[in-house]
This record gives sequence, C-alpha cells and structure tokens, in this order.
Amino acid sequence: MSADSTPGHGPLAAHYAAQATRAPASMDAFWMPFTANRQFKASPRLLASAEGMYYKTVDGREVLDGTAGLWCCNAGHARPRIIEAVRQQIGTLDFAPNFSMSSPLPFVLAERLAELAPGNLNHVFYANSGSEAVDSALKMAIAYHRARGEGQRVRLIGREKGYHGVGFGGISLGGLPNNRKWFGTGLPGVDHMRHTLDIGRNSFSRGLPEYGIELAEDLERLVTLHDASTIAAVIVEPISGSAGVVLPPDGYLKRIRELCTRHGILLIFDEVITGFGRIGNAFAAQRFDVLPDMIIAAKGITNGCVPMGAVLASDDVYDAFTHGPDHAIDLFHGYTYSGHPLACAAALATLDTYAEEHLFDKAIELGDYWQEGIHSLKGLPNVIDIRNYGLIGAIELASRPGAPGTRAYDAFTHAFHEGNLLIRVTGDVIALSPPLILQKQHIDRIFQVLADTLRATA
Ligand code: PXG
Repeated sequence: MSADSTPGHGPLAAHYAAQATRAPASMDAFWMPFTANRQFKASPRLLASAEGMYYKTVDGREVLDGTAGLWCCNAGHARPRIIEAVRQQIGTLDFAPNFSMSSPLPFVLAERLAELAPGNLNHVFYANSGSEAVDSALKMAIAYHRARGEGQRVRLIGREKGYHGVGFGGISLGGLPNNRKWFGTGLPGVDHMRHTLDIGRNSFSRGLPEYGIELAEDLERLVTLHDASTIAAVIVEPISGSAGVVLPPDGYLKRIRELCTRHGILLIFDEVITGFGRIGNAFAAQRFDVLPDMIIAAKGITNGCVPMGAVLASDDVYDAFTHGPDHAIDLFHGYTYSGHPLACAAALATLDTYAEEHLFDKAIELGDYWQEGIHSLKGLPNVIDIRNYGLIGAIELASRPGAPGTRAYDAFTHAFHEGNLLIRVTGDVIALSPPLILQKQHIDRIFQVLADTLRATA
C-alpha cells in the first residue's frame, strides 16, 4: 500500500484534516444544541483535536478535559484500540441492516455487555443515543405488561430534576422545567416523585448524603394515588447528572427497589452517566447493590466516539415477549442504526480498553483523593454546596440576584480561557466528570484552576 492510500495519510486525509482543525468560514448554519447560539458565535470555543486527558483548541491551546467530553470519553481521548477497531470496521462493513438481517458484531457486543451487567440483565437492545434508549425502555415497559395480560399498566413515574434526554418520553419523565415547558404537555399518564436534593440538611456531604431516605416513600404516595395496577415503570438516574449532580441518600435506591417489587412495577435505571466506571464498577447498580429490571446505557459505551445507546433488559422482561409463534415479531420497535457495525466495533474496543487498564476501579482508587480535592474549595466565594461520588463532582454557587446561571457561566469561560480547563455548568452548578485515566496531578490541577477561577470571578 502506498503512503497515499494508507488510511489517515495522503492528500484526501490532509484535506479533511485541515477542514476539521481550523475555524470555519461561517458559523451561521449550524443550529447548536442547548447553546446560546448568538453568544457562542460571537465568541466561539472550538476544539480541533484530543489525546489522553487533553483537548487542543483550533488556536493551539491545550485544555485539560474535566468533563470527559460530555460525560462520555471515560477512557480519555484518541485511544489506540478504539481508533484501530473503527478504522478497520469502516473499511470492511460500513453498514448492515438489523431488521431480519444482521452481522456478527452486535451479537458479540451484546454478550460482552450482558457479562458486564448485574444479575439477569442478559438482553441488549441497541439505540443510538441515551434519548433513544430511554424511549425504547419506556415502550418496552408498557409492552411488557401488555404481553403479560396487564395492559392497564401504562402509567410511568419519573422524578423531579430527572434528566432522561430530549425525546418526548424523556422530557415527559424528566423533571427539568426548562426542558419541558417549551414543548407542550408531554406524554399523558406520567407522574413524578420528589427529588432528593436537600442542601439544608446535607450541604457539603462527602459521598452519599445522610438524610433523605424517607423521600423514597414518595413512590408509595403515587402508588396510593394512581393504584399500583395502573403503573408500568419507575425510571430514575441512580445519580442525576444534568440537574447538577443530585445524589441518592444512603439506602434510598434500595427502598425504591423494594417498593417497585412489592407493587409489580418495573424499575429502570438510567445509567447514561453512571455507567462504565463513572462511580466504580461497570454500573451504579453494582456499586449500590440494587438490581433494576432494565439499565439504560449510552455515552461511555463507545467512549463517546460513535453514537450508541442500549437497553439492558432482564430475562423476565425479555421472556415476556417470547410467547408468540416463532414467526411473530417480538417487539415492534427499532432504529435503522440499531447495532450499527461501526458503533459495535467502537464499543468492543472500548470495553477492551476499560478492562485492560482496569478503568472501572479508578473511581474507587482515586475517590478519596478526588473528594479531598473538591472539598478543599469549601469557603471560596459563593460556594454554597459541594457534592461528590466516585469521579463525579459538583460545586454549587449562590446565584446572582435576578441573573441565575451567570455566575457559573462566567466560571466556565474563565476556566476555559484563563485556566485551560474544560468544566461543565448547569444553572449555577459546576459539574465535573473527568476521564477515568486521570492521575493525581490532574486532580490537583483541576482544583487549583477552579480555586483561582472562583476567586477571579467572585
Ligand atoms: N439520560 C441521562 C441520565 C443523561 O445524562 C441522556 C439520557 C440522553 O442522552 P443523549 O445521548 O440522547 O444526549 C443523558 C444525556 C450535561 C449533559 O452536561 C448531560 C447529558 C447530555 C448533554 C449534557 O449534564 N446527558
């Protein structure tokens, strides 16, 4: 093979590489998601490349990644196995249908995921994002009951401050007001439990908050109101990320599990953020020792490099769909790209990388150091709470009167431009979720830059 025809080299590769690493001529046409478009385009932040713990901007600055992209690049960036697997796959089988056809990799990957998953979660349904996986799980829950002769169980229970992506299912079950109020009334037959954020009683907790297990009884209130026989499923994030990191009080998730079991309600854990080592173990279900009926995964499943989401379903859920004749379709649901070969290749190499480098242990190994680091920010200007678990952290700032969100946003831009550190903000909460390959020196740097930032932007 000549140099020019080797993937990654030659004039064509150079042409595309140049396009991807310099500022674009115009920014008008891209309608950016969850972004103040005019503000951003007036003062853009553009990333050109990434390796390990660092991004590089189009103007050549190295920026420490404190967020694993958007909670997804858990193994860090430009990982050799993943690059090779995707490169090899794109040149071999670029696409294969999965409706009454398939290719080998979705099966190989499903076995691997089932091995990683807790208990009897042995069946994998593929989507292309967290949002699609959420919709898939909610539909499965309703169809599961119908398949078992309980077609009246159609009600779905979410939680205030929950985030389950942006499909109509996700925003209906989610509990973030801005994500809901613009978009109509949402799905019918949905209700919400109370959230578990209680800064009054739990401020500056280290790890799981002590107070609030009784909030699980809010599910009992909804069961009484609606009657258990109408409820299909409860969906919760074991730890809410997008709401600004809301942790479950000690014992809360176990209690939710007990109540669901007692009332014949399926429990769905949305582990889009907590999966793949973020808090130690493959899934939060294992770390918290609570077995849901379904786990929703995305993000870290491919280290963020090819879109993929998945629902891991229990034997019981899957088996309910298998009672028809052999020629009958089990589930009238699926996406063109369910089990896309490129995503499967990326996911398999990602799981190999996680295993080879023992990355699911990191959140436990580094958890105490991370906790000490983040709590060292207590006492800095405007810091009203600090929350942490595994390799997740949140610093909540007092909002400026009449201008919520601006204080954290200023910290975000300051950290990026002055401190060469990428953080994530939601409201007035700074959220941190670094790649699991980070070392103590990176932790020191993150909290040093944040301390400087909080002083400078006070
Ligand atoms: N569930 C959960 C728990 C999530 O965190 C989704 C579903 C939706 O996934 P997709 O792939 O459809 O975006 C998410 C996504 C942030 C942030 O900074 C979080 C997400 C997405 C973007 C930003 O908090 N989570």
